[in-house]
Amino acid sequence: MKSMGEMLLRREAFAEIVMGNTALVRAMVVAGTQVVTAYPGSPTPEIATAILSIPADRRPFYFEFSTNEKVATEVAYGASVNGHLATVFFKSVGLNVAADTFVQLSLMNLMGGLVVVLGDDPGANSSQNEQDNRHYAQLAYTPVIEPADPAEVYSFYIEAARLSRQLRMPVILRLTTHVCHAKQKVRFPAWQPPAQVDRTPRFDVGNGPYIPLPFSVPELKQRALGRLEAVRGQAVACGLHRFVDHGNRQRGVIAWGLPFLSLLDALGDVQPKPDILKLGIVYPLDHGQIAAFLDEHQEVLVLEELDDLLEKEIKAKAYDLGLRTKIVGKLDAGDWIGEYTADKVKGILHKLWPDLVPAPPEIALNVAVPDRPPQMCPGCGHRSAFHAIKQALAADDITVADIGCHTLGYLPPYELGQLLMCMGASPGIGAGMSLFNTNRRVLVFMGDSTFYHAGLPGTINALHNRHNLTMIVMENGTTAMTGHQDHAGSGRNINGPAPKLPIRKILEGLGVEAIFETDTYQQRQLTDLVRKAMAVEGFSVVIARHPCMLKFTREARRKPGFEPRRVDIDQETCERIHACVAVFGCPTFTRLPDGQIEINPDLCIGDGSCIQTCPTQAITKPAKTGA
Ligand SMILES: Cc1ncc(C[n+]2csc(CCOP(=O)(O)OP(=O)(O)O)c2C)c(N)n1
Repeated sequence: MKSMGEMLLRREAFAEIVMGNTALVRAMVVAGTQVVTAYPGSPTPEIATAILSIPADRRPFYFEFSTNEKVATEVAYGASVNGHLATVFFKSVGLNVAADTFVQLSLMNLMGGLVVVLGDDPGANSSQNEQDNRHYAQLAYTPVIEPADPAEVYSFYIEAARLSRQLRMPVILRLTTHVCHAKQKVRFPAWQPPAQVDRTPRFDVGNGPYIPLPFSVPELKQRALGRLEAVRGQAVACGLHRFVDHGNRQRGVIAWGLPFLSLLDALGDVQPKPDILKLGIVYPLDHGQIAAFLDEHQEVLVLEELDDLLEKEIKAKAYDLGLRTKIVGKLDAGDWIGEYTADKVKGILHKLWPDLVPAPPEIALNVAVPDRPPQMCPGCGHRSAFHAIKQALAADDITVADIGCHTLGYLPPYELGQLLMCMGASPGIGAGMSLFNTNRRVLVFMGDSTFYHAGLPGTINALHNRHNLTMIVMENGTTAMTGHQDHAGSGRNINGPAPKLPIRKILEGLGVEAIFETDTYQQRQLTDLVRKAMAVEGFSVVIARHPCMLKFTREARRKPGFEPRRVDIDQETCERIHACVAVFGCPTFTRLPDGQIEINPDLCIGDGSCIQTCPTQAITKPAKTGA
């Protein structure tokens, strides 16, 4: 089998089983995309994995991870007005960060085109909410194209790029977790790379205005609205909508995205099957086709995941046209939360049409499945940090978590982090908590990637407004939680070596006077420094540093001569105090029924950070396992 990189550049037609995220990259190549920017976040990181599988010197487009989603959108915008087809991708909540720029895009002439790929997350599989980003599309007069499977991810991106270039407007390709991660055999057509790639910079101020001064806004908005109408007008010709004719003029369903696939699954061999109008462009809606579908059926279900945007619009249109079709949906099914999986859709169909779809069988899981709570990896520097920091805190100190692997510090046994919001929010929230707070000290956590992403403004605010709080920067040298992407402190970017912007230097440059710093494996020293920092009147920072051990160990394993190590327990010395399990909480340790502690050799990486946590020194030095 050829490598993924070679597959993505193949010239002849081929069929391959690929993820939605991989199919997207083939589409970027074929559509002639020239600039791709991103900030990592589930469900999109495998897009970057696929891009990086193409060797840098053969990659047909420029790619970068930008500092955050707003910057990524701005880089893509700049490239687009310069004439290059650009794409930006990020996760659902990334659009909140990008929003200030994103909402302006439709006012501009995007000469090269710009596709905004959104990884929405119904079900909040890996997000702090399950926001429906179609609301933003309406707010920003931006069309939304929504594929259901990897084959459609490929063809819909190509259509999104075409529309965007033709109309010089942003187009959203809205993916959801299932669509990103689903695998399917996709038939990819042949691709002929252009004999000469045209990278001529074409910025011309005459294509503007690119300065949305108040007096020009109405005109620019008018143009944006006109472009939306142009998309509406092309909706049928684009060929992205499909009519699945079951010859049933009694009942019909309007569906798209994952709910469409779930519908096919849920219907199984139900007869008579409802007709289905499968949409591809979900904003703006093609009213003509929808009105005809409504008119042809006595009852139509709008099968809509998350919010009822289309249902409302379709009902309003039916009212305007005086159609008598009964339209059912969210208000009848009452299902507003989570992914529309096949089981869920079966339940909805049964609730609305019990004569057609039988009640889904109750699934009684009698199998005892062990709990798998999320946890930090063996050897994680964050664990040592939490263990040490906890010793320095009083019971009523307030601790504010931030987003990243270190969020897991809120779990037992550490229980550090009583509030959490979104990336970079901790110093701001901590500042608010510290106001009028004379007897409870405030400590906030922040990851290093987050510091660059959205942490700086809150940090500057804490300093500028003299807030009384301590910030712990959990510096592990990478964006760990989303798969080890580099950041501005890594000394590397996706394309090679890059200037390193040390957090300490930035803090010093800002004028933070109380900065303390240590490796988190120096647990006693870290406890000491946190005590000192919290005694400071005003804003203080402790940089708690240790490389991400998952990344470190993976890299070490690839080196020749690598020998695995693990710690051992001297059962004679062990007094069954169990601090290693109950206080330090490394998953490597198991307490056996007789009180002995066992080490799981598959988990232990022999880092030895646990040794100092044992009151009787029963944990012995890492030994080479010879395994
Ligand atoms: C606005 C936004 N963008 C992206 C994400 C996805 N995300 C969750 S954790 C995280 C990485 C945090 O990295 P860092 O701050 O270095 O902490 P670490 O995981 O390394 O401990 C990212 C990018 C998110 N939750 N919100």
